[in-house]
Amino acid sequence: MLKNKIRLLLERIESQTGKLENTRVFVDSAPVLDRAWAVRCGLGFIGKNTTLIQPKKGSFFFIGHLFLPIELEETGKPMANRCGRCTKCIDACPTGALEAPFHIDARKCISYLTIEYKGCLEGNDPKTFKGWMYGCDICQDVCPYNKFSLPNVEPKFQPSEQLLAMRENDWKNLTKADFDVLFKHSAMQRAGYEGLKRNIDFIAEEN
Ligand code: B12
Repeated sequence: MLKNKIRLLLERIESQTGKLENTRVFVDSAPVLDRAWAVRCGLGFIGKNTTLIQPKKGSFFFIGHLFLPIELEETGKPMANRCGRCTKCIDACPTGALEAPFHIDARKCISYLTIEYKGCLEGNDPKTFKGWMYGCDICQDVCPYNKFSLPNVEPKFQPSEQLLAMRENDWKNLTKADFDVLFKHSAMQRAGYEGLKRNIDFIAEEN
């Protein structure tokens, strides 16, 4: 979806330059140092929670890239960190994954454990997952810069009515067929039905 938006930008550029060879579009889909390049482009600074923060917009966005075979004028300057003495993200991380400012141990991060990790979650304390069954935004939710972030208005990103109608019991009884309908074109496919079911069963152990 986001890639399509970047492709539109490419079309606009090509309307000026003519067709360009060797262009590439990425959104979290290639081994590119997303945050480092974004800082270098002046888009924001890396916060103590390790996300890229735009001072007036917060951190709830994805970073996309458009590689072009043409040299562009630099438009922004790298921004120095603006977290000051704030440690809200570190204090709030329920699994202690943010071990120090700018330092995350992904193995303890709920986002990693619920999306990327394929093994068994036993050995973690379900209470520390705070009900998160796919990904985690706690270190962003508590960030003062996210007071400025606005909900997105992109129609394609809005949750479906079926998703909004889901209640705790529906999640506990989720079937593969439900999963396929709810997340047909979603990034949730990354965890897959088995992964999501594992997470739901795991956090249910808390009760
Ligand atoms: C692995 C990964 C994770 C791991 C580890 C996260 C981490 N903080 O390291 C896990 C699974 C835990 C994770 C979780 C999340 N992730 Co993630 N993740 C990635 C991914 C795929 C790779 C990051 C990485 O390891 N890069 C390799 C290392 C070596 O690079 P690095 O961390 O930037 O650090 C090096 C560079 O900065 C370099 N460097 C320093 N200065 C310079 C200057 C230059 C010029 C260069 C070239 C390099 C350089 O030195 C550093 C040390 O080696 C990126 C996408 C991407 N391609 O970047 C998304 C990404 C970081 N994730 C993202 C998101 C949204 C999340 C979650 C919020 C998802 C969620 N809701 O659950 C959480 C947030 C958790 C958190 N606090 O970070 C977004 C962040 C958006 C933002 N505003 O910052 C990204 C950028 C994806 C995207 N394209 O939008 N993620």
